[in-house]
Amino acid sequence: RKDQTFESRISTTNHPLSRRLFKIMLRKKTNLCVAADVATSQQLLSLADQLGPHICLLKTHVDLMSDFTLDTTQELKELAEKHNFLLFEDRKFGDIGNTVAKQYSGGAHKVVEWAHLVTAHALPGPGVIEGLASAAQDQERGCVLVSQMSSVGALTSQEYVNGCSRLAENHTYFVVGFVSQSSVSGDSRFILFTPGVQLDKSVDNLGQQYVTPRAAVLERGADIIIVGRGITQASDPVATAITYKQQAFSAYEERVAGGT
Ligand code: UP6
Repeated sequence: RKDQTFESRISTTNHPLSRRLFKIMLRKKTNLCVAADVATSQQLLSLADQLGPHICLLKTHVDLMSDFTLDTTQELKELAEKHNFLLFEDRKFGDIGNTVAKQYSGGAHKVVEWAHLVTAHALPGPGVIEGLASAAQDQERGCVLVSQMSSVGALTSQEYVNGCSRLAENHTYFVVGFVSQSSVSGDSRFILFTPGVQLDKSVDNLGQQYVTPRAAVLERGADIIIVGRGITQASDPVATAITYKQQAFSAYEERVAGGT
């Protein structure tokens, strides 16, 4: 799977959002997802507009925002269309199907209405995916299963990782891939999203651990790198995003060139 190009993977995946993501990555030459962990709509929209040309995906935690409204998500959707990226709410759903279905479609955030992709923990078993899929109805939506985590002492054993892969294989109509720290699946239909990426730091003070974009792609199997503070807290976020984008995409090109 590691050596296959995004181009060749377009035809093997059966999820429409995976196909869209592969096409965006190829057209924009970016496998960078920015984690916009900010407290206000203004900051979120400004990052989305500035960084939009350089990303394939914008990851949000809308529950960090103090002034969230659905108007913000409307504007976010317009920016996503303008710059051709997808929206990814990192809600990490992790409850029984009936509850996640309501959390996904309801509450203050109505995530299903605007986020193309969401994250989910596999801990509850198939019900979490079936619940999300039931709330998505006929909208083009998908989820990414958290298979491994970047934080110190994560409890995701090999057995858990294997369980995530089985769940995904049985639910390819909704599961697009995994949040991971290694090549958790040999199935090239699944996209691997890797957080814990930063150039300047190796840890934060609350258990986060970082590798470089190159190591994420070449050593940890990342298809898409997820970068938060490394970009959002840089003195020049746009220039910094370009650096991460170029390093991650050239590492991808190197990986597929080495394989064929
Ligand atoms: N994230 C991780 N590690 C995981 C899963 N998710 O860091 O295993 C998320 C965090 C944050 C982003 O919730 O939004 O990825 C990483 O941000 P950072 O680059 O600022 O550390």
